[in-house]
Amino acid sequence: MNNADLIVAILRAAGIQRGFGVPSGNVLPLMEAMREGGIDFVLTAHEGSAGFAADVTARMTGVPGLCIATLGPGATNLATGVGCAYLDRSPLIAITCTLNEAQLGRRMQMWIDHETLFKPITKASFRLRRGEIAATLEKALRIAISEPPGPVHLDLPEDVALAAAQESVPRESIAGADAPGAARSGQSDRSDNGIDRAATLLRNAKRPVAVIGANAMRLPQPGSLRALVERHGIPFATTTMAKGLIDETHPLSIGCIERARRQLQRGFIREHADLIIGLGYDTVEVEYEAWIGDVPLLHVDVERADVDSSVRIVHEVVGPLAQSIPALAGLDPIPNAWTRQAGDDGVHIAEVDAHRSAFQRSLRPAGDRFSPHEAIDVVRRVLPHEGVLAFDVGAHTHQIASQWTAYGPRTFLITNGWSSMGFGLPAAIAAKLARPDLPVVCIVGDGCFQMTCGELAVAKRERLAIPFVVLDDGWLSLIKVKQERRSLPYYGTALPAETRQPPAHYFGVPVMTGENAADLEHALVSALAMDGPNVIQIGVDPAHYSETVYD
Ligand SMILES: Cc1ncc(C[n+]2csc(CCOP(=O)(O)OP(=O)(O)O)c2C)c(N)n1
Ligand SMILES: [Mg+2]
Repeated sequence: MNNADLIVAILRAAGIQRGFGVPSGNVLPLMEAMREGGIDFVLTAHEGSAGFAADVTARMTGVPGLCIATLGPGATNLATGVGCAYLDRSPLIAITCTLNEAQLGRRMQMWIDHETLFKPITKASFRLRRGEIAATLEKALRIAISEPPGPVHLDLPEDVALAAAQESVPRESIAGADAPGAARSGQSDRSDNGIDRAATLLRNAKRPVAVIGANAMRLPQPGSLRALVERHGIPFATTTMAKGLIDETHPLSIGCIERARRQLQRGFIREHADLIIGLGYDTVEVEYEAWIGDVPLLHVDVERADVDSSVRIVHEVVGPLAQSIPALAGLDPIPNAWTRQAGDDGVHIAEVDAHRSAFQRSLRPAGDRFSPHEAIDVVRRVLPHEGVLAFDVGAHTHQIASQWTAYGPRTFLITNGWSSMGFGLPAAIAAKLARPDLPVVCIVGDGCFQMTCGELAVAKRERLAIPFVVLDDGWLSLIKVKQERRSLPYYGTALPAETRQPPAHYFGVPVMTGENAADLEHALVSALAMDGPNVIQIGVDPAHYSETVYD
């Protein structure tokens, strides 16, 4: 057994089943150990995608993701995906396979200092050394899964990978199969005292509103969030990434904040709420001060809130959410002054019902031509409730976040902390590999598609039945809208028609095209029933983004 075999055996014991990456000669010892040791190596078109795919694998399975690259340019490419796991908080092991130990630090082809490169985008970076492999891997896995989770980088010199292992596989492996959030917490638990004060604040509030954020995605029992809002009759909103933690058809659901038609959501909160309860609210998605106005804040999270001086924090309950959320849900019901009415599906609040309808209507302006909002509604209609949507970054993200109904946790895959174009395709691929039993659809803008369409070849090779819906609007629409807002001319944001002519296939992946809801629905239904990927390139008129996005 060489050290590469030992690494693979430890990662395998931690529950890791596949790694994504692009090889080089230096990577071959590790790849060969993966082939022998039962961790699939999934070749991606670009290492950035390998990082995104590893991040999403962790989100879907709770086990750390694995991505692999060569040195220098492989490492810099990989960094784009690793940064995603850092800001979006996914446990991940990123391995760069580098030169022989004695060559490190010299002026040699492709070599740069990986530790410095990865320092700002990982929780830790370690060089793997002979005789210290098992201990370093164990430390890396523990750091990656401890709250808040994130990526750890390991640098593996080729001669170290090939050297005979001096250690054996530890008998006690890191429990990589822990559910997300079951990860050990390095946080001090200050929640006990905090709950009493939180209860008092709730008792004194007339119209509390809960806002659920990305840190709550790692709750091992997300049902405790629903229990909490139902117990006390508190309407709730979510950030983009937290959508689906409570079924959004719930009568208390206000919807997603800080995306399309965000002023309506801000208006509702500032007009009605007299207490915001941030539940697992990670300000990396959007800072509180962007929307909270002068409404007092009760912040319940794994860490203290990062706010500017305008935010009126009245109390913070800091500690594991797996304790604080059930503790709040377990309090005797606390009445408030929202106007309640019994409905068939639970207690309704008149103000919330009226607002939700108006908000959803406002996201769908009428127009002559097929629009992004109509296309998104078709995808939602066709995709079963348990199906997974992976999508990308652009004006379409804002529109999807606000108008999409998410029915459950882990069905809505996006990066909002890192917010990188290029997330959508590898996210869909990783989700389908992790959960082949679930239908998975990917929506991407034409700009994101041009950035990462090479990943279609991965879906083809792996025979993944994913419809990739390209919203072909001819623009980097999000940036175009920002040019409008700043009264700038359009410049450098158009994707001219001649560059978007659909071919018969991309890398062997068939292309369907369409211009209306019927075309899209037909294409989607047939694509979901196939045994491989399809591209559905759908022409849409982005005009309504000027109204709905960045309002
Ligand atoms: C890696 C990266 N580069 C640039 C950006 C800035 N950016 C955000 S959205 C966007 C345009 C995306 O265009 P498209 O995929 O066509 O989506 P649309 O806005 O048209 O819906 C750009 C350039 C980013 N978020 N990430
Ligand atoms: Mg576009």
